[in-house]
Amino acid sequence: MPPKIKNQIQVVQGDITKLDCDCIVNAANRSLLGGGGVDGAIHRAAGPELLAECRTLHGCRTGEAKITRGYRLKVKYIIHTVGPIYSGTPEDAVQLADCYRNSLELAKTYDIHSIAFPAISTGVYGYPLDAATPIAVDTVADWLQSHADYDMKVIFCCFDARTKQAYQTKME
Ligand code: AR6
Repeated sequence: MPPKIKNQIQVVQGDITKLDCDCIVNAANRSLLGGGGVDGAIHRAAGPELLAECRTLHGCRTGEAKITRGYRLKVKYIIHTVGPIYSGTPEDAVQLADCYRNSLELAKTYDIHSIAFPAISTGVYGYPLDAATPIAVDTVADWLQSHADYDMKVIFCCFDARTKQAYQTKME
């Protein structure tokens, strides 16, 4: 990875709802009406106004992304994307990469310059961490490389030590 791209990416461990950046990404489901995991944590922290706005979005297809305001969070925006439910088919990787790419693309249209991602699909949706991590990092690095004129900082927010270790290993 070129040093310039590496400098634009940060790996942290913690709760994504506590971050102070322009935008956080939610690993949602197709209904966009809340759930467990990071989705539940984001809805709890953002407050009921978030669910009210999500109801107006009429769901989201797997691999696509939609945006809302951040409400009670420090962030201005939340991008909701739907990762694949791991099935072991090649389609999984395509859809997981789409989540990262479409989120970054949408962020750029909203003039977002710092964005934090959770490890999409690696919880309830069962995507093996060792397979998902290179897709996350490579897709983000490729996007940053092909948008070199746009100032974007990406944070991979890892909830646990094992996830952080996987990202750090991939970054090295
Ligand atoms: N901050 C950062 N990461 C978190 C947090 C948090 N507060 N909480 C959990 N994680 P998951 P998925 C991590 O299951 O696999 C929901 O019910 C978690 O440890 O949240 O994409 C949705 O509504 C894991 O590393 O998302 C969907 O139905 C990562 O976030 C379904 O789960 C993703 O785990 C989506 O499943």
